[in-house]
Amino acid sequence: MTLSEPVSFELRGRTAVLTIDNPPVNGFGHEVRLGLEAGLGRALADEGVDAVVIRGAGRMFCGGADIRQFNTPAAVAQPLLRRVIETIQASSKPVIAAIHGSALGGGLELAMGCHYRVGTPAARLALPEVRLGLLPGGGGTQRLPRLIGLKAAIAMITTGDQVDGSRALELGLLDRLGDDALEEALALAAQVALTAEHPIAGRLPAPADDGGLIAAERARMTRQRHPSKAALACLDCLEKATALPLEDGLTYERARFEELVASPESKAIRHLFFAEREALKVPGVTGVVKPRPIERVAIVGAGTMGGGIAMAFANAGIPVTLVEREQAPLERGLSTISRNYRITAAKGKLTAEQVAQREALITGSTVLGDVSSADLVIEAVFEDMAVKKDLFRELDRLCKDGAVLATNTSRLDVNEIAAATSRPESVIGLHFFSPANVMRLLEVVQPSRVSPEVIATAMAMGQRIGKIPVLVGVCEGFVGNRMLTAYWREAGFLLEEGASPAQIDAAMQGFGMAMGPLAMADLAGMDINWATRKRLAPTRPKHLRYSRVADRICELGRFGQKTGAGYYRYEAGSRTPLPDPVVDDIIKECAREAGIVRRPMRDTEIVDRCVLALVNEGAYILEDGIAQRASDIDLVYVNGYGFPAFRGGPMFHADTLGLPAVLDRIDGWCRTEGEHWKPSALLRRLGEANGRFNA
Ligand code: T1G
Repeated sequence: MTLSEPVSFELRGRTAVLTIDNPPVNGFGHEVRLGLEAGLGRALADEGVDAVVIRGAGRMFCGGADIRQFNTPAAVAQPLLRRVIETIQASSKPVIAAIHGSALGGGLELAMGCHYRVGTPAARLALPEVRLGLLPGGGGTQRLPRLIGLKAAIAMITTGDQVDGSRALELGLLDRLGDDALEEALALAAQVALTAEHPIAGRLPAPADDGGLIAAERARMTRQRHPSKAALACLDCLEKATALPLEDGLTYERARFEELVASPESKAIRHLFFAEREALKVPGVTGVVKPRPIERVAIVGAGTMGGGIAMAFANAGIPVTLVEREQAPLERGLSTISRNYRITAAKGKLTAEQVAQREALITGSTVLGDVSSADLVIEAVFEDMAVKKDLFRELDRLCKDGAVLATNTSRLDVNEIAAATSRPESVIGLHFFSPANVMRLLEVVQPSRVSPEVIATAMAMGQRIGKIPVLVGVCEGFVGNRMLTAYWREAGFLLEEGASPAQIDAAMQGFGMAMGPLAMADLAGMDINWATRKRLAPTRPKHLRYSRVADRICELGRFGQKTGAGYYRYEAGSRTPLPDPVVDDIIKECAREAGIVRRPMRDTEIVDRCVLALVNEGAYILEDGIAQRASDIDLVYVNGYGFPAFRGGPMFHADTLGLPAVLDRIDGWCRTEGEHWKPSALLRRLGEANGRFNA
């Protein structure tokens, strides 16, 4: 019997089974809440029913509240989860949650409101709200510590980490395990059906914070540069759980949840949640063409990038052949990989056995012909077009039919590389970000002749190795590095006009960037972009303002950390950037040559100009069709360049500022600072229409 679209009712003997069937993740939306309330009402009124089981259809119990309904009337339409749980707890008949797959957020809160919980050993239970800039708003901060203790509850709620069914049983979050959650629940129902009393989590004693756990965790969090508002709010709610009666704690929790769900930070983080899933959708490819199977991978080049990429595949359980021309660099590459794994193991993130398994998947070779059996070959050699084209000609000759040939170039023309082969339809760009075994971003660069099948293969492979694959077009710098050029250009102008490297970096870190632009240049190495600027110099429009600060620094052989000096100087063995009078003199000299009278600069001007330089270039990228959508650009900047997730990425941030105001600022700078601020036509159109990049 259907109670509401997504909830059905059936009788198994004297047990009523309520099934949530709300694809794709049994999201706990308003319709589900209505259906559960109706089903509970029917079961509790039916004399033929002694117990109730709640379960999810398909692959999981419940993926939590329906995030898409937040900030809409459906999210606050009764019955709220709190009322559904009150109905359960008022019942004399036992209500049992049968958990398989995921029970997350509101889904786990519903289960904690039931009298009993059974699950499969592989079930995944979590309160991941903090990862959306939220907190468990359905009683999780009040019931979880009562069920599993304060220490474990603090860890689960402030990290959003999952526990499997077996661990949940140990913690006291599950009452029973069974390979078939429904059968286990029905068996338990038969056992407890006629018991007079049933356990209610909310009536368990309030957890005591004898050890000052919350204060210690709060102190740890507030020492961070940008503490998570949501995580701190979680701690406040947990603190109330130790001090208030349940009902007061629930009311406090709901109030704090309402604050967060309306906050710009949570809206930004939720935007990124959906953006990650949207990025996988390539019209005409996703769900249309079948990816080629990738079972064996070869990587040519065992340097920093090649080694990191090899680890990314080994971490996903995919065998890798790592090829270098000479034995010495190959051994250096392999020993770097071993050292990285040992460091990870020393942090307790990998067992010795896992390290051994992963290292065993990486085979070194100095014979280029060993790429011949690979389904995917990725080149990560010196960033020079001639070198790459020569290599691709050889790969074309050596690789088996159907192999995908990928370049890890960070900005070179992938069309030109593809044209060096007889199989351009199988050549694609896979731009990993260093360290490639850690950074989640993967720019999948689409040359003009690549086949949809190879695009599908690259996107699926990116997901399989735990990356966020974003499809980008071929242009100078693709998406991320093209915007970085505009960002660094603005930083150079700000230096000439009066700011110091340290002031610019501090201002941008205050905005939320993981690292300031100039310290980042020193980390990445200034020589690569210097080579790019020299390559592009003949075609650079002469009427556009150009800062020579970076060139002058490079002309002194100062390429950043790798040479002990760049925008900053570095003590031997240290990575701490130290202001350097040599650079200050270069900046003053460039300003003088440019006829600029330097002046004190406000941090707000630094931030506005650097961020809006990213935004305007992002708008040009959308206009040029180099990115499929604005949210893809947001993903690139948050996951590859340290843009703060709590601002949602540059394009979402611009939407939050309001595009009319953004257009107005940029128009103004175009008049006062120069043509390089010319607003893109897309920004002008959206700004004048009060539109949004992320519609
Ligand atoms: N609400 C709405 N849509 C959701 C959703 C959700 N909770 N979770 C996933 N989707 C969509 C997703 O956008 C995608 O859509 C499709 O489902 C498949 O998702 C009151 C307030 C459950 C582990 O944070 O972690 O409860 O692209 O590709 O890899 O205290 O989705 O197909 O159109 O990720 O199998 C708390 C978030 C909410 C869980 C499944 N819950 N979701 O992973 O599929 S807040 C979460 C996930 C809350 C309460 C609070 C994963 C998953 P489309 P997918 P998957």
